[in-house]
Amino acid sequence: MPIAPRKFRKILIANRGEIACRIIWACKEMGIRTVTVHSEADRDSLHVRFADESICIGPAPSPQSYLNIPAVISAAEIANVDAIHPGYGFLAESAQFAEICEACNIKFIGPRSSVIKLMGDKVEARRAMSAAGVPILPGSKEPLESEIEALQLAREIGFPVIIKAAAGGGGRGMRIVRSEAELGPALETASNEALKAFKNGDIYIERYLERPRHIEIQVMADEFGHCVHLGERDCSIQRRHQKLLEEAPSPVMTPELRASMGEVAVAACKRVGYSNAGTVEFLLDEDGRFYFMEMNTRIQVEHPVTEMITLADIARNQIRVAEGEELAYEQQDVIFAGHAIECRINAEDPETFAPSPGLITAANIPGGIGVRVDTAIYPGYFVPPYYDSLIAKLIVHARTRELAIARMRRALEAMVIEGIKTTVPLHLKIMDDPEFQAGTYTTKFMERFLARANGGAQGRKVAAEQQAVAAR
Ligand code: MV4
Repeated sequence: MPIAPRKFRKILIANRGEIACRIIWACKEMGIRTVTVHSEADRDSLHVRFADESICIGPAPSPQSYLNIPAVISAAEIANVDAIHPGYGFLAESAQFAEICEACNIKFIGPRSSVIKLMGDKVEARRAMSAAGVPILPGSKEPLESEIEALQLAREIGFPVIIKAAAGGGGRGMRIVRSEAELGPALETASNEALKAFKNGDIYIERYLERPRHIEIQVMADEFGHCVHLGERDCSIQRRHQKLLEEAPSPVMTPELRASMGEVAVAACKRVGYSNAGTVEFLLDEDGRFYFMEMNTRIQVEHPVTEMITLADIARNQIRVAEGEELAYEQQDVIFAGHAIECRINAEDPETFAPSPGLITAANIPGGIGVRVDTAIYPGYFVPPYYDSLIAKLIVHARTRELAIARMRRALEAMVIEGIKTTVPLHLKIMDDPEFQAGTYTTKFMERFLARANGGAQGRKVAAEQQAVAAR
């Protein structure tokens, strides 16, 4: 049978590290040529080595290279690519970058720039989601205008409340407010922080949930209005709003709750004209009620756990729908099989979380049944100090959660990275943690876990405080 020619002959990958490699592998499997861009610090990186072409776009600091829009667009023009895959981070959620790609007739592999812009404004996103029938927490309908208004809203909502940055996301510039007296100063600092971090001081307020789980729905949409969900990921295990470990399915999920969260996420995506891969983040409370938090308009770090349990190839799907193909499957075709866990391996001290860049003198990458490693490291690779500390993702898949935990433990033991410190030992401890094993954890897990692990007077003090809070 003749194979229909691909619409994309050549794609530029505007990223580095493991995700750039993940996208290269997808392109190779599709017969698409790859162009990568790299900084001066990344000449010896695998995303350079495995691409068909690579173009140096600037010095090591990312504002001058991976975030430098004119440099990336120039590389795309010189290499004459059909499309740009932004990966995650860097320019992935820059509506401006997507808009420039659109203007230059280079396909941006993601949703339309107007949709990126909508979801980038968390107040607008809340309004759009609510209008589409997605439950949201009680709170602002507009950015806050005054302290009086904030106080009025907080009284209606009831304390505790949380102040968030409209341009924020990922937890930056948030303030929890537990009483009227704290409100004024919190508004001030939150707005100043937001202005500094995002050049936009707009803030909003919503009811604060004390012990939610972070559950996100993976969606995939084509440019013909078809949209399916690929189930959830539980990302409650975070430290300072950085995810450490993700799993699918969530240990607390039921088929009914999955269907209802999935249906709501899909309806919302259809309503806003969403296309390509996306993630709708929810907070799930103790009573099983869920509320929209934000939408990520990119492929995510943790996409492999979804790929493992559904057999979907999210990177490939992204490229297909960006080519203007229809989604190759419907909701009823999506399968869920077994359990997957991902541990993020960071070049960090496992106790202090201080970055640990440097030369990898030796490495053993685990393998065997049910084990996947997404990484761009190799023995002799120098981990540069300029970028995110994620150096590998260790993903396991097994029939049950219990078997997946056992598989993760044995794979972690085989993951040997010498010369730098990594979070491998931390993950081994998490695998042995009774609260993790029970699957009953919330977004407060890491605080409690670190307090238990630290032991000693400080650890007992924190643990006792947590117990007191939990008992309320
Ligand atoms: C919340 C919340 C409780 N209530 N919003 C943190 C990341 C950012 N996307 C929003 N975050 C939260 N928003 C309300 N109304 C609790 C968090 C939160 C959190 C969420 C997910 C995973 C870990 C977390 C750790 C602390 C706080």
